[in-house]
Amino acid sequence: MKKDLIAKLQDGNSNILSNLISAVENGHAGKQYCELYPYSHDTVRVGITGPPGAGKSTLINQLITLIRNENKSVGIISVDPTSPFSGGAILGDRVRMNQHALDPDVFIRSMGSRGEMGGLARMTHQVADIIASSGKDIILVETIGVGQAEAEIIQNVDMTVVVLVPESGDDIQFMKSGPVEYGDLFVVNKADREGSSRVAAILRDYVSDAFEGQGYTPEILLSTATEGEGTSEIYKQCLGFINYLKESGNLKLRRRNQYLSRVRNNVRDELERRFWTENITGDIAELISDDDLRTYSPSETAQRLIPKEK
Ligand SMILES: Nc1nc2c(ncn2[C@@H]2O[C@H](COP(=O)(O)OP(=O)(O)OP(=O)(O)O)[C@@H](O)[C@H]2O)c(=O)[nH]1
Ligand SMILES: [Mg+2]
Repeated sequence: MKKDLIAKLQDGNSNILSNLISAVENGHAGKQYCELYPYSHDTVRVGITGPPGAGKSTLINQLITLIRNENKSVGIISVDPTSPFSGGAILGDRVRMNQHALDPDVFIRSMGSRGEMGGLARMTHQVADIIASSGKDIILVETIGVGQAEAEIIQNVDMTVVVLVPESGDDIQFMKSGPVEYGDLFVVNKADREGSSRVAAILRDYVSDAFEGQGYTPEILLSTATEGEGTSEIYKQCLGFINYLKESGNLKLRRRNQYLSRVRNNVRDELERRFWTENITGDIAELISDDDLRTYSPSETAQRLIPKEK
C-alpha cells in the first residue's frame, strides 16, 4: 500500500497529490503523511518573500520557466494568511502562472488562512513535505513574510529570496526584524522604476554589516520580472547558494535545526491541544469572573487553570 501510494505520486499523479494535500488541510491524512515524509528530503525548498505586490508571483512565473527549461519539476506553494481561499490558486496568482497550469511537472497550490495561530505554518510544512515526496526537484514557497506564522514558514525552507521594490528603502529598517533577517539573496524588483539603485545600496550596507565574518554575504540583484530581465541571474544565484549550502555542510545543519524547531512547535501544539480538551471543558469565559480579572494577574489565573505537577 505504502509503495503503491508513493509510486503513483512519483509517477506525477497530481490528482492524488491534490487529494492528499486536502486531506492534510482537513486533518485527515496523519498516517499517509507520516508514510510519505521519509521520501521528502531530496527536494530543494526556496522561500520567495517580500511586501505585497512586490512582484513575487511574477518572478516565480519566470523561475518556473527557467526550472522547466532544465527539465526539472517544480511545486509552488502560495501562502496568503489574509485570504479565506484555499485549495486552488488565488485568482491573481492563477492568472500570472496560468501559462504553466497544464504542465504536469508544475504543481501550484495556495494556502489560505485556516486553523488557529501557528496552524498555517505547520500545515504549510506538511504540504511542502508531501509535494517534495512526490519527487518535485524544487519547491518555491511564496509568502509576504510578515507575522509569526509566515516567519515560521520562511525559517523552514533551505534558502530565502527577499523581493523588494524601489519604494522599499524606508521599509528595510522595519523589515530587518522580519523577512530581511532571513534573506539569503535580495532582489530589487521593478528596476524599471526609479530608486532601485538606492535600495540596492541600502541593502548592500545592511548585508555587509549583518554578515560580517560569516561564510558568505547575500547577493543583491536587480530585476524587472514582468520582462524577465535579471531573472536568469536570480535563478543562477539560487542554484549557486544551494550548492554552497550543500558543500559547506550548512544545508544539513539548517535542516537539522529546522527539524528540532518543528518538533518543539509540535510538542507545544500538542500540549496546548490536550490542555484545552482535557482540562478546560466549556467556555473559558465562564471560568473567569469579573472579580478574578480585577484581583489576579493573567499569569496567576493561568497557573490556577493548569493542573498541578505531581
Ligand atoms: N513595473 C513593473 N511591474 C511589475 C514588475 N513585476 C511585477 N510587476 C507588477 O506588479 C503587480 C504585482 O505583481 P505580483 O507578481 O502579483 O506581486 P506579488 O508580490 O506576488 O503580490 P502579492 O502576492 O499580492 O503580495 C502586477 O501588476 C505585476 O504585473 C516589474 O518588474 N516592473
Ligand atoms: Mg503573489
